[in-house]
Amino acid sequence: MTQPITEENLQKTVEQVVQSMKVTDIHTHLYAPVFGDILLWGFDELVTYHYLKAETMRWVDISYDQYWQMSKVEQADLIWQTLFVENTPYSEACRGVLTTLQRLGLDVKSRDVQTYREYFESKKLEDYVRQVFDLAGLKCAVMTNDPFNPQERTVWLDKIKQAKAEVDPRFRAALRLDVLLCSWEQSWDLLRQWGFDVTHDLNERTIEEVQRFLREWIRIMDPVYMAVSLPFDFQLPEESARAQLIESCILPVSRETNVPFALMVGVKRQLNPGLKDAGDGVGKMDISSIDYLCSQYPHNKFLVTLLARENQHELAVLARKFRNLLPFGCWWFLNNPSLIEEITSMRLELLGNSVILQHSDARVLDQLIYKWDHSRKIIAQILTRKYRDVMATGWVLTEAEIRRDVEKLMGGNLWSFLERKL
Ligand code: HDL
Ligand code: ZN
Repeated sequence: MTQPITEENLQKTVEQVVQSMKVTDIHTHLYAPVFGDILLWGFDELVTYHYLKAETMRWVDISYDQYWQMSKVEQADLIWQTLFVENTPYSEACRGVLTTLQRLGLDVKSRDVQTYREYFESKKLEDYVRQVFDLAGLKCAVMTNDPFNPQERTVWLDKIKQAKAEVDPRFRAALRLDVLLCSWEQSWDLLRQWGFDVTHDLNERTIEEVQRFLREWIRIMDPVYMAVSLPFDFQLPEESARAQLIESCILPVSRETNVPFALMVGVKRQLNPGLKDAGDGVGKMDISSIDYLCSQYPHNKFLVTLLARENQHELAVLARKFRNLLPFGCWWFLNNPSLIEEITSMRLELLGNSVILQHSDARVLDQLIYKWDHSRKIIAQILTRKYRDVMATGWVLTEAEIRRDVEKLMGGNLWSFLERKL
């Protein structure tokens, strides 16, 4: 581990370290098995991933309603026929399905969907979660947990809060607050129904009670962070319920509990409603809102990922200015090899080790396998280039130092960020 790295063993060493590093996947839509069938897995869920729905609807002439009236198996058969048989599956989401099948040991060249389905049907979920985490090299997956989702809420309140079921330690919670922050017209009444003394008017009592709601769910979930996905036109400061809820409720509780606030900004909601969960688009956001938060709240911790490619450079520059800003991942429409390469190179050049390079955003358990396989290969290539540049100056590097760097970049920086005293 301490022998110096040479030009001859550099690439192999970096590849081995990146491939074997157990990662903290800071953002996923996965759930621990205790949450039941909202944890998606298996062949038909893989193939009906909303990315693939969108790509399929570019080819077929059926209406959206006709698609949505199909069964999951019929939808998967249509997607497979359209994207995998009538076209070569080299889009990132298509290739991902094949990488997953390949890594699971299935015969990709057979294109035998029935065999694939039988393989997954033979799996017991508990064993399969272990198998996928091993193949993907995951230490921990951070979920997306919405207290306003009735099915999920029941599990937290009935099963977990009464300690009837521990949340699997491989899955950590993230308290997701889109409904609270972006649908206050509805969410205030739900809070009222749940016993919080709030009104639509964000008066002092309501602010106090929303803070109590946040503390209550932080106690129940023990979240790694509080998160919200925000539209591209998100602005702060702003005269709005959303702005007031963020500044008067989220940020004080975030600082008090040391639970960072994660902002995921840049969505154009439901550009095409017919596509449902595949209907969102992307827009460039005004990064001065992130600048405002980091500068006005220096003792708060912000995790930020932005959806527009055009925002990536300014996010990295902003992170150079504010140590309370930790950028993470190549989110959603950025999670493609060409953009991961561009963004990762830029981040290493501007931020060195002080960034979280990637998250999977996996919605289907099996996707962890391909999302991390694809990203690790790109990250290893870029890191090799960066280490080679450093070694060209005469700098002597050890494998232990490479391992130290990669651990930070692949999620370790999240845990040290939580420990920071800002
Ligand atoms: O808001 C989010 O967390 C996004 O990741 C959306 O869930 C999006 O639909 C998605 O799955 N992106 O990968
Ligand atoms: Zn997501």
